[in-house]
Amino acid sequence: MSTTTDSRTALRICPLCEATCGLTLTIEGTRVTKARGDRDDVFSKGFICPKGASFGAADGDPDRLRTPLVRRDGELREATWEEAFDAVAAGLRPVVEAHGPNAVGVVLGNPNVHTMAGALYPPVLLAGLGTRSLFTASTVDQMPKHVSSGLLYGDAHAIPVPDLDHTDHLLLLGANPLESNGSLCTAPDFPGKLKALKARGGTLTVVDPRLTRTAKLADRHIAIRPGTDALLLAAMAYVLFEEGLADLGDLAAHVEGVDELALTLGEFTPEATADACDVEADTIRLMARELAAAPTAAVYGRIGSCTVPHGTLASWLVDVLNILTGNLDRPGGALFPQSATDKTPRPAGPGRGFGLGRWRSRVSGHPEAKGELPLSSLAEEIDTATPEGSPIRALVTVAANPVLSAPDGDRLDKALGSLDFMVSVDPYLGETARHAAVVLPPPPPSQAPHFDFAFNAFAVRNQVRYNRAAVPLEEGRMAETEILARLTLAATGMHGADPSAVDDLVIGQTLGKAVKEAHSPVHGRDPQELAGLLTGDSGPERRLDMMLRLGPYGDGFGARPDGLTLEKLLAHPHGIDLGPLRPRLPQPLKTVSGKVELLPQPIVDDLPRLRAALRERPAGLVLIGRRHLRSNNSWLHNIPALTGGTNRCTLHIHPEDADRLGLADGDTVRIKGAGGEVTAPVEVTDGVRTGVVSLPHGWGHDRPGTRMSHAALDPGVNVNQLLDGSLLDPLSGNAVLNGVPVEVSRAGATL
Ligand SMILES: Nc1nc2c(c(=O)[nH]1)N[C@H]1C(S)=C(S)[C@@H](COP(=O)(O)OP(=O)(O)OC[C@H]3O[C@@H](n4cnc5c(=O)[nH]c(N)nc54)[C@H](O)[C@@H]3O)O[C@H]1N2
Ligand SMILES: Nc1nc2c(c(=O)[nH]1)N[C@H]1C(S)=C(S)[C@@H](COP(=O)(O)OP(=O)(O)OC[C@H]3O[C@@H](n4cnc5c(=O)[nH]c(N)nc54)[C@H](O)[C@@H]3O)O[C@H]1N2
Ligand code: SF4
Ligand SMILES: [Mo]
Repeated sequence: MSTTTDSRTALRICPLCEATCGLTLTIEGTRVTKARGDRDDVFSKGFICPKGASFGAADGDPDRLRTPLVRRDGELREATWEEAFDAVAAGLRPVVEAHGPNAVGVVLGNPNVHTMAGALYPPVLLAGLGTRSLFTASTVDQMPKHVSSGLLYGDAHAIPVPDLDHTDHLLLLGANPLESNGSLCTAPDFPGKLKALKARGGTLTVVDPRLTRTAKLADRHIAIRPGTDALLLAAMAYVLFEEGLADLGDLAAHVEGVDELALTLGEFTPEATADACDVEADTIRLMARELAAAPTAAVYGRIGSCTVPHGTLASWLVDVLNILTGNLDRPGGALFPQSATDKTPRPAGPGRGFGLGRWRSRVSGHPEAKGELPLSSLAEEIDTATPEGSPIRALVTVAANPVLSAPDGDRLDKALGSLDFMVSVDPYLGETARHAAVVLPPPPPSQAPHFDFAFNAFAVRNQVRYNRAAVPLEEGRMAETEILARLTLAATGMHGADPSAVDDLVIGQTLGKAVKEAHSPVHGRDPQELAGLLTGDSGPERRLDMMLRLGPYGDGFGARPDGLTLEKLLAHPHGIDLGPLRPRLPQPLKTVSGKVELLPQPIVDDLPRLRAALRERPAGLVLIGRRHLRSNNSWLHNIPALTGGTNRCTLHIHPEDADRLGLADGDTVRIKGAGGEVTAPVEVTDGVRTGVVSLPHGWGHDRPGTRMSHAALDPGVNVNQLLDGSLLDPLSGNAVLNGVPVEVSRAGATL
């Protein structure tokens, strides 16, 4: 931090997307007046995008709530923190006591992976509540990848990341990092890294029904029919076997099931899949050969390959191709990062494997995945009675806006209105939080410390960075860590206890376990003595210190004196580089066999559905989504600097389809899906392939009772209203958000 007379600077990692760029903030008083890329940041090296440059505007948005709100006489009114937590305890405990813990639902939204509080406290809340009614943004996003990793590697969090800086060939499916800046692949300046790949002679293939900015960079763009990536990838795997191109190299020793896989893929010839994917058989063969021939290559799939009917199979096949070409776990391929707060690596060997469907949802019997039920089933779990148990009667939402982000917002909206009690931790009174009886607003990001517990584990380079709050907490504000600690206490019958009790509990449990583990650097030591060694100015900082010291680079509480501690990290404000991704197998494997299990039974059981898809063709138009560079899901439409321009809620349609329907640019169209109908202006563009229309998500800011004044001026429509929540990837419970049948017709005159 540096200071001049009237302004100073402070470092802050940007929380607005997964790239985690280091920013240098200019601060005047308590206001962030400017954000630049931090050139000395060990990871992002000065990169910044328009969203990061608007950090100050987002941080200082006057519509952010400043005090808790408590509903009295039907109206949300400003209240003290004490009144708010009293109301939470009084609202939640009777529901638990009368109807059991499953009657309390918990919804965790996307920004939880961008805050320290979201990483550190929800697990304690869930363990304390003991509820199985957990719903998160993962089931409208990446759950298929967790499930495929769970099945392949025995660990749902062991997700290989493409080695962007070193690969010779990148096959990218259903991702548009030039606008999203990347996902499950934390890489500041993703665009620059793709350009560097090309500059060093590498090749980029992009599979996307739209001609995205990323696709425009590609050597080859495959405008696939939505929802058919699993077929394309299966056919590529088929070609690798058929043409003798499968070569696992050193990986072979760690993989079982290769021969069985070869036998299973028999029907997925390029000729049989070409029509369904709308990709020529020769092209599929060429793609397989290119992948095999590249000195190193990485296959990477994201939203467009996950949020589809065969999301788990597509996610699995992405890794299958990396494995069959020997590219898993080798530089230039796809590797497992090793984050500084990963658990102490245990010695390689068999593990417990990954359980799927250990329980089922009450109404539709959806299997749990990773302890979660599908977000698509939240409304029915509230509004539908069954003999099996109580519906959800009380809800805790943290950083979640499922009314816009999940299928059928209107039904969920109604269901939320029928709850006995709801508490939302959210800085805005948005479409979901407006139903809460209590709203607990966290401070703006400048007033919060930052550590990327989630994204360091998906980063293209191992590194670690930590920022203390750039601006001190304003009077009347409460840190989000404290809000969640107090919420946990109020929800679990310990209302009023000191919030540090939550951190002490976690520290005691973690250290108590570590000293019993033979592979731990603190094996045999006294947990209380270790707890006494922790530094940090708060409970969350002490927990961070503990995790760093027990982690793979840690000082092991003195066992490795040069190792990482919070103190050492604080002495490196621009971060510490921990080197490129390195091969790690077999250590990360936790399968029962101790090997990569290439053809797990749940996958075998799901393959007949994919075989049936060989014969499926959509009868009419199908809908897909898109992201805009200056947006972030449902909550940045309130920032004037980030709206307008291309960031608009319009329906993209190909000129041929527009002609057929008699549509011109700017016409208003009615779009009809299984869950409802919306109207939007059309943009006629060859940026989307024929047979496909595209509408972005996160819009629909016209509900009463919200306080997002700028967003309400140009509300857009909720694309997810076109869905009825019944379309899921069965293995993961992930919502199908792309490739959904819709009808489009002219609604009115040209605007
Ligand atoms: N059709 C369609 N739907 C989609 C998608 C799609 O591609 N197409 N994408 C899906 C994906 S990938 C995701 S991740 C989900 C996201 O959906 P959600 O998880 O619902 O996330 P957001 O829409 O980002 O809303 C986040 C909420 O958190 C609040 N918030 C912001 N910052 C903070 C903070 O620091 N603390 C707290 N406590 N709250 C905060 C915001 O005000 C907002 O209310 O949407 C999904 N929905
Ligand atoms: N600017 C901005 N950045 C963001 C976000 C944001 O809302 N705005 N959201 C953040 C979040 S929560 C996430 S999860 C990430 C997501 O990061 P990405 O996965 O890169 O997200 P998208 O830009 O939605 O890219 C998905 C692409 O899949 C294509 N697609 C649709 N259906 C199919 C299909 O069936 N097959 C194939 N191959 N492609 C298909 C779409 O046309 C689209 O271009 O972005 C993060 N970053
Ligand atoms: S790329 Fe993402 S992390 Fe980097 S400045 Fe932009 S929004 Fe922030
Ligand atoms: Mo996401």
